[in-house]
Amino acid sequence: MPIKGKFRRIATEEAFSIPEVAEALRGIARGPGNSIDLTLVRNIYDAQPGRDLNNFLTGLLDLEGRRLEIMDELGVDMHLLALTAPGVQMFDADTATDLVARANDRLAEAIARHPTRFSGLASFAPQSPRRAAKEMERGIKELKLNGFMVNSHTNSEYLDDPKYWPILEAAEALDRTLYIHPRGPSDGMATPFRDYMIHGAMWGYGLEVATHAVRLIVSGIFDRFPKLKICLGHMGEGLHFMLWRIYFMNTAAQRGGRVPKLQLKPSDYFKRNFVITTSGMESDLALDFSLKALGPDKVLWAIDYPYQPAPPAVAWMDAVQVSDEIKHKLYHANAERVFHIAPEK
Ligand code: 1DF
Ligand code: MN
Repeated sequence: MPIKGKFRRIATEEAFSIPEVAEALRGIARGPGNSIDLTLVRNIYDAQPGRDLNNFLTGLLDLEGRRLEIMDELGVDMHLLALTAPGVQMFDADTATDLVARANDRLAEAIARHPTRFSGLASFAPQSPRRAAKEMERGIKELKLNGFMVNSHTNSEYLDDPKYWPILEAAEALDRTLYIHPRGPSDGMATPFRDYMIHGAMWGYGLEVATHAVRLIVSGIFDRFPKLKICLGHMGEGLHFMLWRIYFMNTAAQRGGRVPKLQLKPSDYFKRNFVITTSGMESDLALDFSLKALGPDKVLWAIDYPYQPAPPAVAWMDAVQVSDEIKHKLYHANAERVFHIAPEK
């Protein structure tokens, strides 16, 4: 049991894996290709001595050992777990569909053993959108999971593509939030990210996801699916900082008749359809901007375990200068509402 903090602490972007997925990713790692994701996949899943420097795989596969101890030590009440990036999105459709069901089952079992410590997001295999929608339904209705996770593009395609609409339809109909988590920039945008180690969490991940979200907004997805709810990590991947400019330029493009006409402003969709988390972005200034731009109900605390160290994530949120009312929202109340997590008794 965690030491009881002043605030219940629910961390909302916490990664795990299962041996079968790790094994399949090892197969991908040993295969051909040079996509950005392969860099990470080779480092984590086919680690040569000295390559898995951060021992990520150990942390990902361990749900009930060291993870819970660290949570206890820091007073972290709950991890909202999700199958780690790239999920099953680098496999063929059949392998992905099969493995994702196993990962969701395993997640539900861990939650059943630790219902106050874990909640979880259902993954799905976008490679087969109709089966994905079925798995999403199973994830919510049978496994009682709390929302959905997708790792941005699939084979360099984005969810605004009509072939993926069954997934968005399912998320909307099931009334659960879809977390768009990073993976490496898709092949068409990868080249300039290959130098200076900017391909991953430092820069490439955020631009990949922000681009995905911009596509959803300007394609008119939120007019077609007005109740679709999206969650972005890493302080919204900075997207809300750019909404003024996106609006100005998109409006000009709309006037020219070359892009879909939107019913609302991009910022209105962002405020209506999006929430963000603080994963890996422990910046007072960025949090202050986010609270002002979006309001206190739209920001959720996260760690990004095991990729980010947990102690500073807790220490930072503990020290953030906001009212207790807002800190309750950041630390747990927004997560409870957005991800349908039962409030503490
Ligand atoms: C990293 C970062 C890896 C994040 C992740 O999953 C991830 C990393 C593979 O630093 O290698 O989820 N992140 O969300 O920032
Ligand atoms: Mn992450």
